[in-house]
Amino acid sequence: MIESKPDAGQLKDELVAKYPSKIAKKRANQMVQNDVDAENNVPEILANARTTPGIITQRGCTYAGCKGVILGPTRDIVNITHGPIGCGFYSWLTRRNQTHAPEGSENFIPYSFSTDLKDEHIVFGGEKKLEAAIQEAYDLFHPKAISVFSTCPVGLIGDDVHAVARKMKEELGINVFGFSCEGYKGVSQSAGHHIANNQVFRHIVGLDDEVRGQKKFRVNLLGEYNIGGDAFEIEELFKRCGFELVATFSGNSTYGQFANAQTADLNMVMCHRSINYVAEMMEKKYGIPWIKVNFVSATATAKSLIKMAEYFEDAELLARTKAICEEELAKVEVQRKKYAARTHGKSVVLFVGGSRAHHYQELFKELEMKVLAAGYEFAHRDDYEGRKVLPTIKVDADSRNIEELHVEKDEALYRAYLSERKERLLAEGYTFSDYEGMMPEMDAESLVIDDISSYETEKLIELWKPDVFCAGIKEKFVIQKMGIPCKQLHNYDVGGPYNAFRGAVNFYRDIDRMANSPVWKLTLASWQEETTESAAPVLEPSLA
Ligand code: CFM
Repeated sequence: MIESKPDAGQLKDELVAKYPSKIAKKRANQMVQNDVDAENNVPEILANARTTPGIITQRGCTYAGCKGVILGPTRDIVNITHGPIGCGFYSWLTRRNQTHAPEGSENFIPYSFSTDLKDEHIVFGGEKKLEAAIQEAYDLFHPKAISVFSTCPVGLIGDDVHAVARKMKEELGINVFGFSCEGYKGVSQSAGHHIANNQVFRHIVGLDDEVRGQKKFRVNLLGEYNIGGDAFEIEELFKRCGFELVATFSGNSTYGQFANAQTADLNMVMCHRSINYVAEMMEKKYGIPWIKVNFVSATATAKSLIKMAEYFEDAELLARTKAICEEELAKVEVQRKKYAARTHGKSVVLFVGGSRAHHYQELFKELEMKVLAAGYEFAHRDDYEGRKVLPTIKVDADSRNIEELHVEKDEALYRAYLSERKERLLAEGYTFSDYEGMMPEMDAESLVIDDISSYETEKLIELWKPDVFCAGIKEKFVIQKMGIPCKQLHNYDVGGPYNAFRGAVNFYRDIDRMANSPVWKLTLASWQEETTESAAPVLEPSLA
């Protein structure tokens, strides 16, 4: 056992030491000591690469990224999983995305729709079964739209879900569309995001041109999924400041919101990884500029709201937004001080998804905790190093497998005044399309690890012993058996909302409870000495 804690470089060596040399070399390229220079340049990291078979990854599949992540939070589309029942069942409600359906309106989120493919369909084809399922869903619910998600066997046997969707669209007179999001289609969920972005843009965005509600300050929020009620906090703030939220992709959203999204004047991108494609396509086709925002943490929320207000060049909107931020920040600060006094100096590591491992670092900064290491499951280099590296990212065969939609300017709907405003603001130093990534904001001695494995997770805990570990359900109990509290940053355990001002305070409270609970002292990890019950460690009086 190493007595003193290794530094990031030594830890990296330890993490790859047991791998065969070829795999060690690859994993080493996916781990970098964060070495930020004066120009905010960071070392290159290998990301969005295949996981080596045999290594236990945190990752999910392409179907999960498409069906669960992007379309899952929308309440009035009947989402049918075309495949064996397990895929539909295990993607049913586990993400805790919530919705507020007004009285009498449709809400299909509590349902799990599946074609329940069996052996005979794998042998003889599943298209008939899919057709029947679409008809059955239509007869029962009469929804505005039905979508179909392909699972692995569907791609392998060659069912043409798009042909079935087209046929049923014609027959039923409602929007029916499919996704070729077979689990194996890409190296992770990330491919599923891209496929979902393409189809939502192709089949829904732009179908409804009526400008409803307030004519001014119309915005879309992209990459917010209403986990644990986050969207409700953000929506309320937008209303108070005076923004008209046209569509969210896709927390607490509806089909109608997507169809009408092109009537907004600004797109805000929160989770860059999952939704940047829609933002880019909407700018090309309709001229709507996008900015990066973050509503995780009080300071990030205030910064984002003020940036939104500045875009509209309206003194009243800006003054009101600033006043609300000031008022809310003052309230949060009272709570922050109270909790930070108890969490100050504690350490944390975050390994989650494709954006939260970055965004949640802001909340830990507010708690005065130190981020020792962080990484994404499936993000790309731009999410780590910033969009400035986009031109240097090599497109490999796995990425080439995912369709790039060819989008052109819509001559009738393109709003040149939006791009003119963009040019004007750019000249004043306002930034658009500007995600800087996770690494420039992390400490120099921290370790960044892409697609961390189960083995590396255990090794990291053994050698660095962070006070809090942020990950997901697959990791949670392994970590906790090692005596370290694990906060799920995907579904928040039972907690949330954690976004915006009130959400930040909820997070402070929940992390304080975990980091300062005496219960973790009672668990001995495998590398600690075997002990009898009577020899269990005595609680420190200050913590008891
Ligand atoms: Fe974006 Fe997400 Fe995330 Fe994500 Fe996800 Fe998620 Fe996530 Mo789980 S869309 S990348 S694919 S912020 S479901 S709401 S928590 S891994 S960090």
